[in-house]
Amino acid sequence: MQRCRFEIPECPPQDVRRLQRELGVSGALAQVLVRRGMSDPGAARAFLAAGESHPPSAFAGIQLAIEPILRNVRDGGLITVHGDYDVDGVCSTAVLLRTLRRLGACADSYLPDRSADGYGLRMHTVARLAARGTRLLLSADCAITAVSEVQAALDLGMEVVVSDHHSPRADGALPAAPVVHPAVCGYPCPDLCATAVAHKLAEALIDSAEQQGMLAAGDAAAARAALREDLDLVALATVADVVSLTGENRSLLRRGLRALAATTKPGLRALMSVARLDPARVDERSIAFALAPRLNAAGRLYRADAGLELILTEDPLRAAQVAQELDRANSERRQVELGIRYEAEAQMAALGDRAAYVLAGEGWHPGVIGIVASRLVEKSGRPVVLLAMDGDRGRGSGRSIDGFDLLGALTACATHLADYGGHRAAAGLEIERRNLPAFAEALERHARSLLGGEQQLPVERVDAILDGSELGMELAEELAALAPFGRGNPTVSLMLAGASLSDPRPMGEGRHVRFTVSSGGCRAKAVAFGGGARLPVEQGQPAEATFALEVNEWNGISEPRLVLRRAQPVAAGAAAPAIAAAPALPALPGAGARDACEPLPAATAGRTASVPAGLVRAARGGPPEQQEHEGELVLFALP
Ligand SMILES: [Mn+2]
Repeated sequence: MQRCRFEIPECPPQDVRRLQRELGVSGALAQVLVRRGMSDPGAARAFLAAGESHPPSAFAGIQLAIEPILRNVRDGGLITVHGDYDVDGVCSTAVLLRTLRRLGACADSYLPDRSADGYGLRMHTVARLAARGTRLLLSADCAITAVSEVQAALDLGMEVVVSDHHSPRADGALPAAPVVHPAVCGYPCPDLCATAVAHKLAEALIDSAEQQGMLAAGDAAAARAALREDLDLVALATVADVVSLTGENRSLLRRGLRALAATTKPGLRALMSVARLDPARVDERSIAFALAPRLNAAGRLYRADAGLELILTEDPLRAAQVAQELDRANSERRQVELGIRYEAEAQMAALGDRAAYVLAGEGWHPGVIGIVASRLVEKSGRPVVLLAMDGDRGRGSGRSIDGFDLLGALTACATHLADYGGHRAAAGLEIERRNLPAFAEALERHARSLLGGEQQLPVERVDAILDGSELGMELAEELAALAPFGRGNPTVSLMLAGASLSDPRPMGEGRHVRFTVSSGGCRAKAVAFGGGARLPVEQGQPAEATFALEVNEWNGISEPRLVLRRAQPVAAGAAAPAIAAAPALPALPGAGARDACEPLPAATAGRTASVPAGLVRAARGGPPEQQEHEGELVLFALP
């Protein structure tokens, strides 16, 4: 149990009033916009409209990629799309394959196997593809760093086009081939996922094919319509790859979610069916918590190409079979994850308080340890490295906290490692068994020197400070205009002024709790997921608390619902958060019956007994910006 630090950015009242006036939004939404850096009405309006879009020609040099692809389409040369085993890799492969086949290309695909091949384009794959007759190798979601592998492909007589979005090599060397890459090619939205890059490339291919007379006007129109349907795949990958949901990604995801709700792909409909999702209600959370984990599960444990087969199949019966296979693999992945987690938590408890944890186990599944490491970081507030030991070596996966550079830490301990790579927040490593104790000690020493013995407090960024009277259906619906939420655009955190919590009632066999929150003379129903049956702050004691306000649909009824994000007793001597930053707000029209709030009866007795600081996280909502890369987003099970 640990406290958090509330961070409340500046929010000049005149900026809030100007947005209210010019955009006709509530003071609460205006506060959120101002605190997120959109004080300018034009910027705020553009963000809410989510209409940013750029043409494929905004990739500098994309014509260099089009030419060899269309030439091979015309000549019947075999084009192999080389993708990746995660959701983005599978979806980008599917977008390119579907378009190439519609253009009449002779095209197939290759997805690397997580354990046999590892990530990316490998030398042995290049040799195998050359031997089996690939004329053009088109990468999707990989190969921007595969400088020597691309050279090998060229030396073997293949042509190569690279489409990717990963960071290029530190030395700046690029493959000697046409590249379609948002950051490398100066595209205005450098954060596109690989599937969005593939979608832009597909659009350019169709346009050029029509201009060159390879597609009749009617066929080109049909190809464009089909490509618009493939925005469902862009939505899946944009969420699964945890790219920033700003700029064009925001509009791609909004349009993609609509395409997903209406998808005619038998595989995606079957997947929604096994996940018990209503297609009409699919949103970014359904992707993060239900669809992406299933699409990834087979690649983690068994075969990488089940997800691709699912997306491409036109046969509803086969779609249902593969969807079941993925669902079973996902359940198994959860069990495997739970087993590793129990063992790792026991080791953690035995080690006591540490600046960083290195935990190792026999037979741990290398495809799953990264997810477990993420969860242990959340639990401990410390960097965690998990090592799956096998024989005299181990493969590891580490996750970090804000403000601790994990890649830098591994570099500092590199003498004990056989191999390592990654970035600040997540990294992979390999180690020889005999070096394990020395590595654990070196990492602990390094982390302690940087982090000190003090626990790092997690930060909760507050978007708006309200009193209870402002909560209601209107506000819940208005805040939905900020969706879709995810990295770069987290769910809205509302702090209630002068809050106190009361009337706890256990839910879900004591895993969750329902309660009443009182603020500003009003009280509202609220729920806290995943923190047990007890309130994090004793009844009636003044609390600092933040909530998400959602529209909850249940039994055909829509209701506003407060979901607790963080709550802790007001620190001794601390002033209550000033609500003065928020100007007087216009009354919400049509509130009343549908309001989350009802008037508070007189006299709520305040008690002041001290209670250990508590931390509760929303069951489905931990701050999405903390969601994990590697396509793995199941921080919490769906209720
Ligand atoms: Mn990717």
